[in-house]
Amino acid sequence: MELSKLIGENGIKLLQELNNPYVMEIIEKYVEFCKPEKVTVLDDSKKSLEYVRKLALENGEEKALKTKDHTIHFDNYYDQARDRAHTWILLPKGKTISKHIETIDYDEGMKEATEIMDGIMKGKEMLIAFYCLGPNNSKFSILAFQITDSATVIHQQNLLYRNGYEEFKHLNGSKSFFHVIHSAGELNEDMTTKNIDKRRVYIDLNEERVISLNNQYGGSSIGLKKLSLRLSISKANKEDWLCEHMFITGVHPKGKDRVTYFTGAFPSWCGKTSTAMIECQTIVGDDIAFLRRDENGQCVAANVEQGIFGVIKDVCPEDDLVLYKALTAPKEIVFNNVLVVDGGIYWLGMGKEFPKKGFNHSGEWYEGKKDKEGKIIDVSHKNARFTLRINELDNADEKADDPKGVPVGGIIYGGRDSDISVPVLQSLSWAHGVFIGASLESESTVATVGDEGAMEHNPMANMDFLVVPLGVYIKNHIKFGDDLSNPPLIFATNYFLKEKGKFLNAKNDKKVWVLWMEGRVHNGYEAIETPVGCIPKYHDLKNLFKEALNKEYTEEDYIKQFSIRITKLLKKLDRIEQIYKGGEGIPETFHKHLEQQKHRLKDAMEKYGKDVVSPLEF
Ligand code: SPV
Ligand code: MN
Repeated sequence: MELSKLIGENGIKLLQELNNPYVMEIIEKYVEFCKPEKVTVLDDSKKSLEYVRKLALENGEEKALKTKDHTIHFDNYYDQARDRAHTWILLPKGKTISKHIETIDYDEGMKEATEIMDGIMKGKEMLIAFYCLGPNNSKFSILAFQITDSATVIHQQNLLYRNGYEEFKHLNGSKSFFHVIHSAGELNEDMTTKNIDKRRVYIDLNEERVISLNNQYGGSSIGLKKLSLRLSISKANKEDWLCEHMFITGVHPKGKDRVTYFTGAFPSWCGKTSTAMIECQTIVGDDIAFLRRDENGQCVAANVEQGIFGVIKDVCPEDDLVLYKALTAPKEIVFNNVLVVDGGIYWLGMGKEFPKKGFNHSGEWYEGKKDKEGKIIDVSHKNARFTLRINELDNADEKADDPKGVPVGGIIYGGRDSDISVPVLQSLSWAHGVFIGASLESESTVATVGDEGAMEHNPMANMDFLVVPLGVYIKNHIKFGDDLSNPPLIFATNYFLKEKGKFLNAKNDKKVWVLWMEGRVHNGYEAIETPVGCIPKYHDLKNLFKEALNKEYTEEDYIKQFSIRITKLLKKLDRIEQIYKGGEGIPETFHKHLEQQKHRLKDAMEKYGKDVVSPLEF
């Protein structure tokens, strides 16, 4: 059916006022493919925001909870995370990007996408919403619009992103915008996606478009998030800036009248959100950052988003008071895949006793319930999430929406291992820091499948989203820093050192590491140079532990945590060398840093005549 018959007068008017033939063309095309019953165009008005909130409740994608403005949404039991295996970059026949990046022949992929899309929105309402990645009207801004048949996707997207309808008008008819087409597909009675076997994500870098079908999980359906991230990474690498899978926070050391901004990249389960939420900090963003050079050659960062789509597991009053309070107070929040009992909610690790039955991502739930594979179903999914606006948090940073971004003092790469890396170190230079980021590893925490301890390599925690060869990505990183007048310091953290199965650090120790890093940015502390980077001095940590946590930090603790474990570090380098050998344009500088680090470690082994060297010996 023709667009004009489905869209209503107001919708036509909103589209016409954009004065953009490309937007019009795209919408007409997908209306023809998807065959919705109705088309609704949304602008930046309160009315549009309210319309979508209400629609998600009316159509059953969300249900109201007991606390005011809290709602719950469920994804299909088998649709609880991004589907790496069915996500492809569309490329002309015979072309590839890298052995690490899944691609599909353009014609073949589009043929399949078109078949799946045919009539996929029958009987449904198509929503069209406009956004701005990065702060509005800034040099960071990238405009994007999404077509979807899911009201909860737009509702959550409205919490997570700045609206951009008005800004689209300023494009003056140009084609410089991203667009995402999404459909949850046919739904089950409980409003979850039915045809999970036809779940697909196709990424088209040329047209700056993503098509995402038969899914609801936020990481796959919220187009501005990880789908647009691929498009932004492609753009950044062409235009000489960085698009990173990083949080941005302001560190406020007590008694000092200053704030120092840090960005941080951590693979899943390496402490990203808890690092962003430490209580001496204010939050700018928790997931994706654009980094640029400003007119003075300074590195500035802006949050691509304005909200948080956060993991709720383990958010409890002891460890994350700010977040726990935010999640239990009345404000607009969409909870995904937690347990609901009488309008109240429960999640793993919240520090409360659980009811024996309720409703969760598996439907009616009772203690001991098993899935088709015979696996016990937990109270809530391990990847259950909440969606809220950052400005609803007590620790929102005052510059969170600043069009100039925030100046970056330091960058943190957070890995996870139980017996290799020290809790915190500073790189020897920008390029050495890039080498550290590109060597990021996280130890698997999946105990059940018997592979605990397996290391997953995840450069800059951005591997899932890379759409350019690793060599190009790393080269751009090095160049970006080289062109800065005063590059941020680069640090690495590891919160997960263990001895005899017990963690060597408490969860809140990361506050001390962060304060030390902040001090380093202002030349506040001396450091000890080791073969792998600069580490803190005992006395500085002892004082910081006392001041920040009122804890005694013994020299014995320090030696255990900050010893340089040479053989284990050399083994890590071997793993990294294996991954990076064999071309893909990995820059010489990277190989040079790898070789130098190896030599420094071997020299230390010889000099000190041992495998594990105490920090006091350097
Ligand atoms: C992540 O996995 O890094 C997330 C959640 O932030 S998702 O949106 O699924 O990517
Ligand atoms: Mn993420």
